[in-house]
Amino acid sequence: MFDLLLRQCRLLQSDRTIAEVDIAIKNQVIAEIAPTINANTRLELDMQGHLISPPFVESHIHLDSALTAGQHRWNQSGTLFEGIEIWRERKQNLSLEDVKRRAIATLKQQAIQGVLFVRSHADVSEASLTALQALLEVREQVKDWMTLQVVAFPQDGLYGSPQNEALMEKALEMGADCIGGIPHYELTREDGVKSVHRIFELAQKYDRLIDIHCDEIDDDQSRFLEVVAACALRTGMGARVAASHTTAFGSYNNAYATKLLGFLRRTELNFIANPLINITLQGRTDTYPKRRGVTRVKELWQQGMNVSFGHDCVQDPWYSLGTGNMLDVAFMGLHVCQMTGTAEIDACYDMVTWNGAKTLQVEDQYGIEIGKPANLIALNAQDRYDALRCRATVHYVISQGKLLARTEAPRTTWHCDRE
Ligand code: 17E
Ligand code: FE2
Repeated sequence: MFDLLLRQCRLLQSDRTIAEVDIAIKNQVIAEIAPTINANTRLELDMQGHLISPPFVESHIHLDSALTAGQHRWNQSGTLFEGIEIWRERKQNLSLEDVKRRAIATLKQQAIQGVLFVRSHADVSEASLTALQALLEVREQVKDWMTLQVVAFPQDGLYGSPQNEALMEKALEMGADCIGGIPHYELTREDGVKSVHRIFELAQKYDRLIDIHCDEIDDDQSRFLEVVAACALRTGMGARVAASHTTAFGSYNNAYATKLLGFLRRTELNFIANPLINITLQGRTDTYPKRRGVTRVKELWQQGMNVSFGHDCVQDPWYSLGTGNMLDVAFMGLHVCQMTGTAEIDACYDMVTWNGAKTLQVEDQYGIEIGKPANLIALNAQDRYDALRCRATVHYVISQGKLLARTEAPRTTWHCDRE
């Protein structure tokens, strides 16, 4: 007796081929996949040939600031730095309830659209650590339907204020999953280098993952990615480390970038680009030609590096738009990074699914295979290309074997007599 039987699935398998199958779920796990399954089941759903995919992975978002756009003022310049100033004011009146309410509302919005794995940054350069405490409580509260990782992120710099380093260590003791950083925003280049070394030390001491906001600036002299790469090589931790944003990489001269790519290939580092926000935040000091301010996604991908796309923000001081939809993110990434070849389009889909799972190190729980937790989504699409082109509706979200959300397709009727 199965708990749930999904009929008529167009299954996007782990090898990226498509199979027309039924999928049976029992005890929250994928129990059987076969062309036709005949068995008793508690609930049967007809997937009507929709594309069945592993869920979306949001590898980079700030849930602590989500849904605060316009509080107390709008980011009129659109720069990273005005965003940081506004957040510095807003974070003076955080409460656990305030952060938890906005984080859970955002997570629900994401889950409805097929996101079941999220990595969120929590600002820990704020003395009460309210944002971190709130997101740790949310991580526990949503764990039956959403896997949430929390990064202890020192928005104002690990050495920006005398207490920030101790706050970081406290955050790790409280249970943050990852340690973050922001070397390009430390007071000096030397502090930036020192911060990266300290992050690796702390990650080893507390056995945590690393996710550093790295070189999120158009300055072609911002070169902390090479420091991250060197630390990754020397510690052997590369696969457990993510370099987020790395937008300056898009501004480096090709001679330096080529050398750096060679080093990076030896590291197993993960890269996270955030195309919706990077295309709006960066390039603000340029006149024309105006840079895209996005990292070298295509080149990293061509070199076999793991690259994922994140949303970064949903309605906050840095980005006032956003709904949490990962197909919007991949669609923008495809355009900005000119990923228009057939394999490149498919890769953009992978950057919001499998590649994100690799970055979050949740691959053992990820993918639609017998014995794995039953996390999957049904998209109104034929394949990855179609899903991206149409930014397909996610009709069903199945989380840990249970139906979590269902969305009907919008219905249009045609009212003109002529063809
Ligand atoms: N903080 C930061 O340093 N960079 C960002 N992109 C966001 C917050 C959203
Ligand atoms: Fe970010």
